[in-house]
Amino acid sequence: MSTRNAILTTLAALPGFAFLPSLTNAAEPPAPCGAVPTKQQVDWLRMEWYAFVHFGLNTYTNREWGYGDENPKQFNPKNFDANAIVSTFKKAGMKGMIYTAKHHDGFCAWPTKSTEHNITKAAWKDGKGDVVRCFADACKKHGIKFGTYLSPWDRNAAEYGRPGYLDVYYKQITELLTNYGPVFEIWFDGANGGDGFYGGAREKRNIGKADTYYNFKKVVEIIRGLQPDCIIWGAGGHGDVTWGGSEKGHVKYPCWNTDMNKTEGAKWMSLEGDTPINHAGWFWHPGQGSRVKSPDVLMQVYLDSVGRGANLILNVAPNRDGQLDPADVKSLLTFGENRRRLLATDYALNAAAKADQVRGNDKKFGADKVTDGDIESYWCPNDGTTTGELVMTLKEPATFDVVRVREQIRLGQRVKKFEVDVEENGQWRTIIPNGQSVGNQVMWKLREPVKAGKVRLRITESRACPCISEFSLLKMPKQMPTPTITRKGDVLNISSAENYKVVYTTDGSMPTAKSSTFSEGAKMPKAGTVKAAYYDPSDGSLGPVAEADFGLCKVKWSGKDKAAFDDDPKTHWESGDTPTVVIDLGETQTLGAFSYLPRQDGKVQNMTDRYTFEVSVDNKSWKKVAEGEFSNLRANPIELKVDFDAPSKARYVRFTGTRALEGNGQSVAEINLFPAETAAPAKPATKGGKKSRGKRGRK
Ligand code: FUL
Repeated sequence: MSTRNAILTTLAALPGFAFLPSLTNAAEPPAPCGAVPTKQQVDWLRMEWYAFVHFGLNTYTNREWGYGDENPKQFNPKNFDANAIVSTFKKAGMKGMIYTAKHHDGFCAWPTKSTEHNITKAAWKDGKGDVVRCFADACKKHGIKFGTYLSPWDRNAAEYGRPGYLDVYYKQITELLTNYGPVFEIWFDGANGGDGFYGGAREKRNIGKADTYYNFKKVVEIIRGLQPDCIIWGAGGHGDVTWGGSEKGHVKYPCWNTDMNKTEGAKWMSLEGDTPINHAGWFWHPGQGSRVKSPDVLMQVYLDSVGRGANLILNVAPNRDGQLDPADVKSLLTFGENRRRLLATDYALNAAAKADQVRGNDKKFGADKVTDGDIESYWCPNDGTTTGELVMTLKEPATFDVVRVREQIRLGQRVKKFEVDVEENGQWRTIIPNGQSVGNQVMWKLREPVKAGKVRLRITESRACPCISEFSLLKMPKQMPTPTITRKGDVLNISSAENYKVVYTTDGSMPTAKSSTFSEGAKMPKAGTVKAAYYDPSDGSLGPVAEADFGLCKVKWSGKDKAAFDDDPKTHWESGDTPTVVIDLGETQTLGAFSYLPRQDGKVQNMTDRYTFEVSVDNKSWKKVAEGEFSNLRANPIELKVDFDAPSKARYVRFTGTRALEGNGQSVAEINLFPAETAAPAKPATKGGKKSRGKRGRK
């Protein structure tokens, strides 16, 4: 008997040690491999998804980034009910929410002592309200976690860019982490510097290296001192979680939480995919009901974030009344229900499992640990073995289309490659030939459902002996897809899908099984809303409704810069010497709004982010009807709609790019115009601000 086993035998004889496993084969757990997550990071990963709530002055000004000179009085959500919002999140299955206590415009939605630019100056509750308190209390009441977002960039603060701002900023962190109970995550956005109000200076401030200016090391120390369990997003890499890499919510696959080539000195860094539920942006915007992402799209986002080992933060923004948009809620709850159904039945649960090798032949590391439904127990082979085969025999053959594998991440992220096979007529057929990272979990959606009674997981490469905690077989619930609606000229196109009919309306009403069936060549010659859904004649079910809010039809439009109004988002106009696009509408119209779609080819060179918009009836005298900034395009290059102050008659329109994110040119993928009667009533989009460029680093 080894010395270790001799000690164990002695211990086992003592009272209280009866739990020790069969001593003949008591194997030690493997040593951790590379970086391991903290307990807080593991707990956080178990949450999977939660809400982001962008709600502040931008909600009232129809902007994505405020300049910093907005009047706080405007904030007046008369029917704000944090409990209603939080209970919707809870109902969807979300495990928490993060509120933008301060966005880049500097308005603090709690009665802070750090700046005057705060909620005490709002019309809401005569300045006696506190949005942070309302959300924190509602989260507590409904049993989900509360987190907060505090923008480091502050376009209102006079001292921003100088050492004086840091006191303000640290004070804000301290208030938020002292006065509102436990905060599960704090978010430090990476957008920095650039122009702003800055106490009236209206200039550009350059902060140099964000990490140095904000002293994120110190920020982390402050937070850890106040709330050691709080997960820190960003903070120049000193925190616990980093950006997923796009504002589409996806993270890249393979997804590594650590430098896989380092076994020493590496740090575990979790990933979070972030995205708004509505194409209109992070804040609520008038008329956004037609732009909500459909439940099947949200499921894909979930698979591409949570299903790759990251977490998902999904933004759902309250409107000016302080309530969630009904279209957002509908999609959120439908997706939430689909997710619940996806996870409800694991066809591999309690399946018999056999492995080619078990660590020290100890049952504690046996193959059945991957089907026992316990995320902490795990199968593991001996040290030095970096491959492995596990065969699961299901109680009865099952049909599934999602395979989920999880590692025991407390011992590090190890698996580099894996494959999955099913047994069909006594032969193995590979259904996942190219699995790579696993980590907290990988959810692999198969193209087609598979029916099998025996399934095999093969780990073909691992950094050290693999430690697999769970292997599950799931079935995606029936999710009817959502059609895509486009228009070219006056010809409408609604995408088709096998086995379904397309029903649609053009009068704003919801389509039903009895609505018109779409057939090719249908026309939509006016501005207005088209709503469409797939209809399944086999069971009479109707899928989610897609909406498209079309502007004026462009068939009569002319001008030399066609690519800016050719109804093709893939093409774009790029300026030569003149930064303007002039369009002749062919007839005089009364306009209420325009929209701008930035170039969609993934480049930011010459991407216009400041503009003026003018109208004319004779192509000689021009009237400026809007000017301002298109914010956040680098991270989220979406179509942005700008409502005019008053209806404007125009036969000609002129769009001028006055600043670009990079480069000296300008560009436009598409301009749309909306008649006054269909434009949503809204405040003017943006005004003021000097010509200078905001700089936005990687988050
Ligand atoms: C970005 C910000 O600039 C957006 O406004 C939004 O807050 C998003 C979550 O992060 O970087």
